[in-house]
Amino acid sequence: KELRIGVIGVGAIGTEHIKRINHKIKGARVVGIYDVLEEEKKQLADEMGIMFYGSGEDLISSDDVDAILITSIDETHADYVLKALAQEKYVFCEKPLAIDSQSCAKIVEAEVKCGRRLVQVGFMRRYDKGYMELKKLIESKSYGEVLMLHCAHRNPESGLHYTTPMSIIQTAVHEIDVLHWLLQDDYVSVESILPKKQTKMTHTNLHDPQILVLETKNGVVIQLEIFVNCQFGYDIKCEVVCENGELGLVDPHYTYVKHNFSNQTPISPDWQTRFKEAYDTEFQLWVNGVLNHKLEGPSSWDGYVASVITTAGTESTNKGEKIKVMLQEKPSIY
Ligand code: ISE
Repeated sequence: KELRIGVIGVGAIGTEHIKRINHKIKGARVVGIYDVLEEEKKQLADEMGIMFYGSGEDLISSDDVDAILITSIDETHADYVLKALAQEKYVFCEKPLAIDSQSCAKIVEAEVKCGRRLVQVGFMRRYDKGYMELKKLIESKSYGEVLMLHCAHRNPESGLHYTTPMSIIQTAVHEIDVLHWLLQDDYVSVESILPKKQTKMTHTNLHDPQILVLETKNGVVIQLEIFVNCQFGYDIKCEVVCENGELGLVDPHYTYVKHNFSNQTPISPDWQTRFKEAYDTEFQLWVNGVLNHKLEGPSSWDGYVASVITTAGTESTNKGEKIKVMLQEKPSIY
């Protein structure tokens, strides 16, 4: 049986995922969409020969839709996920699951009431070959214990809509999720640092760059730079310093150019390119999981854990001090 997917929010990532599902992923197809830009996206639905629903709620409750993909703006995620859970439907929600930890806790509670996992969160980095290999290298213990991490999340540019808290809630959230999975360790504190020196490429509502310092239960310290107007490319760094070695990610590319006494290697231009394969793997495994009624990808609980840190990180930005974090007890369905 083919999984019939309804998509809420057809912006940049929604459009990418629709193409991905319809052209690459086996066992699923997009049957309907909803977007606030009704006129424009209705036309798109017509061109694709699929339904345009009058609202996200109509799409969620439609008998023609088996599973929901939420790629609308971050502020709307939690509400749609709760509505999908109320119908006991499978739902894939792009990160972040919600913009604050309270909303994520509500989702966890609603899913626990359903008695089984129905939600997957779009933390696709867990499917990136680089991060998967790093995890194996760490777990081999061949380089001793992990001592500290130096990471960077850089975007070439961000628009005027992008504001200071988004660097944590929308951007650093990827590292916040993938790094505790990588280390199999929990966070105990987070501190947000806003360097006085900022890039001229920013605007009044965005402090850029920013730094987050995270501490884990095992005592590992992670320094994470978030720089969303770095100009030169989409640059993801993850350096794991161990007792007897350093492990790190390389930007995936297949060629270099030696010319005029220089050696040039390309840098990924954007997240779509950098994590293309990870997104493909993520979606295929999600579809398989839904069809087999066994979800194994990042859960609401993972969304909740990340949101506890992003919420505390934002509090740290506002208060200018380090914030200790505590998680609620993990329910047995996770
Ligand atoms: C965006 O939403 C993403 O998910 C990208 O991976 C990230 O690099 C970017 O900063 C976010 O805005």
